[in-house]
Amino acid sequence: MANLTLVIRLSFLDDVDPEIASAIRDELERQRNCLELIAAENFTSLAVMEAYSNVMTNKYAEGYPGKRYYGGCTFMDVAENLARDRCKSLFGAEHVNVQPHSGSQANMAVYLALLKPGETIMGMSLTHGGHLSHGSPVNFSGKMYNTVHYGVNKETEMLDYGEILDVARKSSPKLIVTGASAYPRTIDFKVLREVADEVNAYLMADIAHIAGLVAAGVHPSPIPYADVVTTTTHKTLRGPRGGVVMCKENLASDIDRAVFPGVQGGPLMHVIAAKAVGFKEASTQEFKDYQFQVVKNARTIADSMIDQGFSLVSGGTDNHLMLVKLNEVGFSGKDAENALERAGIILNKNTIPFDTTSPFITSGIRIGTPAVTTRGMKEPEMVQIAEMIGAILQDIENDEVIKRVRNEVTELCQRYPLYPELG
Ligand code: DSN
Repeated sequence: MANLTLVIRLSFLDDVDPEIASAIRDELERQRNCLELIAAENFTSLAVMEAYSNVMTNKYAEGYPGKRYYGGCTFMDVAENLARDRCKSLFGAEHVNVQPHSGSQANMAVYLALLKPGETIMGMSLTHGGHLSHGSPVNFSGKMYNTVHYGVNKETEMLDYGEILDVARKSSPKLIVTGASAYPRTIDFKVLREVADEVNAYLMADIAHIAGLVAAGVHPSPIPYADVVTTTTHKTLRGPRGGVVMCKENLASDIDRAVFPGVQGGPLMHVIAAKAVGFKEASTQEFKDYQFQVVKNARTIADSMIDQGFSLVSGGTDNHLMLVKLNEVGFSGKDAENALERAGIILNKNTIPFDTTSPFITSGIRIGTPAVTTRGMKEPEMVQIAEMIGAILQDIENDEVIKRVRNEVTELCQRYPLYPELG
């Protein structure tokens, strides 16, 4: 049935827009034949994709279930209620808003709900692993609000909660944002709650990267401690692309009003339907087992990189990602990303703490295991992947090595086929 659906859908596209049909087929082949190690990416189920791509995209449903600004929303309410209820139960949240189109829009809505323009947000510095929307000067968050940043400790390259408390005491933020896009260690949300209480600030946890780990109990949950929790739904959580806000009941109406009509108009109902499917899948034992394997796989790659003589930020990983430091090897993260891509290994250059290069160059690469784990790969394949990465990084201009690794990558991808149901 899944096969038929895709063939029919592309057969319409083949008639109407063969260029896009061809790009989709090429992208499927690329995903199948490359090793996807971008820590923020994953492969959704075909059920999620079906829910994402159908008549739900035709419908306007501004408002919330039972209180819409358009007629004909009966089945929109069914989908949105399922998404909200499943997300609430998955994370144990008091209130959930599933309408944000993305993680950034979820964060924007929280700031709109809790702060006035010019008030102070304290977030993790982008170059230490934070996110653009946590107060970067180039982002709306840094332009509309006063922002102060904390980073990692120079020695340990981990969060130093004493330093965070110092920054909080000096800056008296209205909101402390915790969460990261490139931090390989466990975050202590309980201590951050204590910091927030001491300076009388709200605490927001952006768990976009670790949401799947949190849902599975592989990383501690911020839900008991944070006033608001935001996430994307497509990273470790393995749903469709999108965002979510979870909060305590006392903030529910402020958050809902901030999402709509505050920062968004009509919700993307096909995405919300797909989020509901993703949350259902994430409540299974199979998903929990998957998340445990994601973490085991990351530790295996980290150990192997260290055995091969590479340095990792903070010396290792507790979660789904790690950062390899390249500041002593004589080439940049950009060079490494390009050489690895030629071998079919896809990851991203990433700044490392105290990096002196630009985000376009960088002194590090970020490696993540969510997508290769979805393909079914386990520890032996992680050792193989780490050794392939190591072989290229030890000699990044050697075309023979790149060619040999490209063949090995193709063979490994064939052993763990992606979307075999699609033919
Ligand atoms: N772009 C995402 C990442 O790569 O981590 C964060 O939004």
